[in-house]
Amino acid sequence: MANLSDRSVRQDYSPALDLSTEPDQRMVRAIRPETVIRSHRIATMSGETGYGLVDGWVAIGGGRVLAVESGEVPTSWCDLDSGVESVDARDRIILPGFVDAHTHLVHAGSRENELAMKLADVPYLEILAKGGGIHGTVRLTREATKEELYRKAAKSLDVMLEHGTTTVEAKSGYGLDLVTEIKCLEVARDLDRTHPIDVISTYLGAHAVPKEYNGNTRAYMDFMMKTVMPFVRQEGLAEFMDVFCEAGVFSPEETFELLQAGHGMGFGLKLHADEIVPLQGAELAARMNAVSADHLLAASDEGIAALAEFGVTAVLLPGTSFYLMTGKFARARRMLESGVRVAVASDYNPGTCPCENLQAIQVFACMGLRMTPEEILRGMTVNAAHALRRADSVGTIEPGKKADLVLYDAPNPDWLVYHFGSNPVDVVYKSGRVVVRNGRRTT
Ligand code: IZC
Ligand code: ZN
Repeated sequence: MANLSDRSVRQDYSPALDLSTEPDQRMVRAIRPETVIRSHRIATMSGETGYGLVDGWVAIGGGRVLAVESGEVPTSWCDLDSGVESVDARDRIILPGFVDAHTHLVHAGSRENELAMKLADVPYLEILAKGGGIHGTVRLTREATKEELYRKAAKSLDVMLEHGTTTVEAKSGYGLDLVTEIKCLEVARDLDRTHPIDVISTYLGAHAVPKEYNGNTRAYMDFMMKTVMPFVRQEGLAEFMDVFCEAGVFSPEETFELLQAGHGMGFGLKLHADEIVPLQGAELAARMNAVSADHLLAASDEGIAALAEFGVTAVLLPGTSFYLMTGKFARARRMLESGVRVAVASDYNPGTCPCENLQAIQVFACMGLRMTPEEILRGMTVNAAHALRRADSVGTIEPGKKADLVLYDAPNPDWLVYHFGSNPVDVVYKSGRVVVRNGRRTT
């Protein structure tokens, strides 16, 4: 068997299947394996609970996982002339690539200038109402060129990839006008095509009422529904839409109207719900059959029950709860006990969570949300895939799924959550191709 460190990077990658569709298992069996990786701890994340640990091997080819089996690799596969690359990762654990189901990836600038206000206990919504916060980032994003936005977001994606994330949701919402919203969504689309990470776009024009519509939310909503949303759909620039349903931003009634219009145009629905002020956002998400309801710090008991009943994934963002400095976290335990599917995401954005690294979020999920390592790692893989309607292609290591695998220098999966501050990622495979080695991007 070859050693991990002396393998050459496979460059001749060409997917044998259309990776965007659900795999046909007969076709999967017909694909020639390219690589087989042996590990004592493959956390497949398959099954209803647990890690689905396998002491065995995973075979990949054509960008897909072809087999996950226990025991030693069959000798025929290790033959020198079989053409199958054999990787000894017995001192590594393997997990599916993380799926980050909530980010505000594309934006210009940063907001460290707000730290003094935060430390003086000026609330987030007050900074926003004074024209700071999101509005400050909107000003800079409108001024930025497409290339500048692309370069900054690509750098963030590199950090994500090097920390084990292979699929990312990216919201617009720092342009608000037509030109800048389209510019940001085009950047996300270009990154999806050029960067190893899969980028899934969400239109979040309803992130704030822009200054040119100040005091005229009605006119801004009409502009979004009549002009921007149809254009975004027509150009195929976003699969989902989202609304920041919050006191002083968009009311539940306005959110309902926007989501209803979006649903009619074919958007999948997401919602910033009950983050700061309780507005029955969780109930609204359930009523609208949203794919996910995100934040949920102020969700009611009825709202939580409704999420469970209607199968809406709760996307919890504990890095943001920490950064808001209110001491409040979502009631994850109640959600889990109520049968809600819980995902955990970064909320990477310049205001309330300037952090691309999902590993850093794990410690807040554990100590703040009081989720177990297993719940957190499921929340960043299989459950996060559900929050993006990608459970058929990513989030678990199973035959037919994308070969998005992360090899960690760690003794077991619990350790990943328990230990923080350093990066145990060794190798990342994205669609079967090595894109990170020794924790650094290779291509
Ligand atoms: O830039 O403040 N909550 N949107 C809703 C954000 C945080 C991002 C920001
Ligand atoms: Zn957000």
